[in-house]
Amino acid sequence: MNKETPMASPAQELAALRERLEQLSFEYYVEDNPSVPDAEYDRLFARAVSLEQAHPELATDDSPTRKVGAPPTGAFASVTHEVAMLSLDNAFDEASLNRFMQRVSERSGHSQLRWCAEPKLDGAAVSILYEKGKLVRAATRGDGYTGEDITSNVRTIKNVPLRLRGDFPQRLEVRGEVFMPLAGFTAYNDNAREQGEKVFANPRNAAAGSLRQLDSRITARRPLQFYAYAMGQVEPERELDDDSHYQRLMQLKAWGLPVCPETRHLSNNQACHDYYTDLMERRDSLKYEIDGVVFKVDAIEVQDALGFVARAPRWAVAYKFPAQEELTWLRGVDFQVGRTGAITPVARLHPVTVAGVTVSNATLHNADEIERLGARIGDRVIVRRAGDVIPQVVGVVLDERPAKTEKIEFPANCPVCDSAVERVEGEAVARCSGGLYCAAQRKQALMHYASRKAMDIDGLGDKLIEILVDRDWVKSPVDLYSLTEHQLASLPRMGQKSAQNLVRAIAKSRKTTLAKFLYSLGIREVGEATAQNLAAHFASLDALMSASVEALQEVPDVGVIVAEHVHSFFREAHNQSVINELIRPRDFGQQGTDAPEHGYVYWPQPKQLSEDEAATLPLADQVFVLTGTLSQMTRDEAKAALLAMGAKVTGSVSAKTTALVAGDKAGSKLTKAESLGVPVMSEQDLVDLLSASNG
Ligand code: JCF
Repeated sequence: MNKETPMASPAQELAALRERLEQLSFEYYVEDNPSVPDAEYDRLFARAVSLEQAHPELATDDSPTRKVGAPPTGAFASVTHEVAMLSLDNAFDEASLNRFMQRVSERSGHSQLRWCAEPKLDGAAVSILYEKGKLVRAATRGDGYTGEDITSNVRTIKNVPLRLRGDFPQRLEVRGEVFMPLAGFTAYNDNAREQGEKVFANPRNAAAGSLRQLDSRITARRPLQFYAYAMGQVEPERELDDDSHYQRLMQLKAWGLPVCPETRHLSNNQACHDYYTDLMERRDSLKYEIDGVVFKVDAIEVQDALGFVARAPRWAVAYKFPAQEELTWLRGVDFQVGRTGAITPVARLHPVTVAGVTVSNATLHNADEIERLGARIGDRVIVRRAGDVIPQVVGVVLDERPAKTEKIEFPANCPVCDSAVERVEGEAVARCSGGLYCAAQRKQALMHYASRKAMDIDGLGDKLIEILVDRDWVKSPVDLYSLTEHQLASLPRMGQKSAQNLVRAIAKSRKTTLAKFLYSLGIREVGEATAQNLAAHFASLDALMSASVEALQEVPDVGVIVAEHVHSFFREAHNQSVINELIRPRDFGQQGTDAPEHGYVYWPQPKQLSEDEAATLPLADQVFVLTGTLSQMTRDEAKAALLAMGAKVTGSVSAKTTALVAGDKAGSKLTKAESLGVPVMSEQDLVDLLSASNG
């Protein structure tokens, strides 16, 4: 692709290829840190194989095409595999799968064969040995003959049994793949990126890297899983009285070993093609990353007759999917401003097809990530696209850096509004300090405000919001409510009819709920659920807006960080005036369809009892304070129960407090109640009171 010099002789090219392959395989197997995508390795490997075939005199015994990996580094004890742990031959297209099946049929003398099919998990191969049903040793594949002893690490994997169940053989070696499911991988990397720690380029590196930790407590914290795909040594052998690979996997399952649930027993070659197609379609929705499917001749007898070549069994093939990582060029970097001002560097790439999708933009996450990657504009970079996640730049191929590259300068000022970019000490993200002065933040705040789960303004899409903000017609949500049909109809691609529909949709959206209104304000860390909790807890916007950070933390799932975001949002003068303008009652005169006392935005107040009704409740006029940890209910449940009986529940103890309910580990409030002579109740007292009052 890049370093091939067409002038070189085959011998020179092969020598260069071998050196390159050795380097790449060291990076991959020993360092768990490959510098190029697998697809590139596969291409170079295939080129070496074809050169050796065309020029048999150039083939050597020590060519990288003859071995599986590189030797262990020596950090772990060595383990000799008594049955070699080989790798798999690859097929990259239908024709080569067909050739494989053809070859198998010819050699075995069976025109149609049964197959065992499974996804090819993208992780690290391990061998696990059970003696008398107990896990006694686990090892990496290493070079296929000698691996590393990673017993203490493998013991930490949640779905690896430490003891087998049922009627297991005396000695059983199980082989399979250790992998990191995508959800765990993403969560791990997000956290690592935030903490400024090393991130993994892909789940396979994450699995391999986690297994090679010298401290198994670290491994234990990594979300690893294992699926068995074969038996190694089994003693005594006669206990295996079946002759089907699939049945053997089911036997492993019966002994307690996890086997991939997508494993299938297929009755002919066509079924293999169908399996591949089906799994490729479902690839993005699987919980783990796979890079293809594996087909194995099902009959053990036929497997044994076919035997092995240097590197892999003749009876199995890995039919690969299109790669999820590819090489391309980094053309430039743009900086995008998010709704909360977060500035994200976006790589502009020379377009490249990754697993069937053209990718020309990818995230670089933040300044630390650019630093970690060491990326410069003009670099050869690795992009990765998996599932529905945004494509990312995961690596730079330093060996292929062009002579002229350019440093990526993180902007000191917002690219949209020129306000200073700020970065809080210890945080990975840099933010534009312009707030709603910044058009980028304003646009996204409005998009969020209009979105379905927020104010739900039908027909007010992203494009239109961009136009409205660019024309300065809309500076804050308040301006939406005075847009006229006439004005809107003058916009490009906007007819009279759609202008009318939009004005109606805006009018229709005005009646909402407190929870939705709170959510639509776009307060940092306040998602739908938090907005609902805040609304339920405070019932009125006034109460919420004047709540202290402490009082906010009384709300379920609101910790100090969220409480501080909410508190400071409402302290901000601009936010106060926008909210006030939105909810201030105004006279809508003739055009208004609502009663004149409504604001632009309004919501029905939760039903409140009249004073007379409230006075008849059993705990009317009583004031309770809750403190400490309750064991039979949460503080919120206790509070709700007290409120329902007419009591008031407040946050601090005073002379007016009827009683303090003190749970476990009660602190200063208990001391204060005692000093004021306020009665103190236990949790059980409260439970008794509640049931007595309920009659
Ligand atoms: O899922 C895998 N990565 C995988 C690797 C599955 C298999 O059935 C394998 C393998 C490597 C070698 N089988 C062999 C024999």
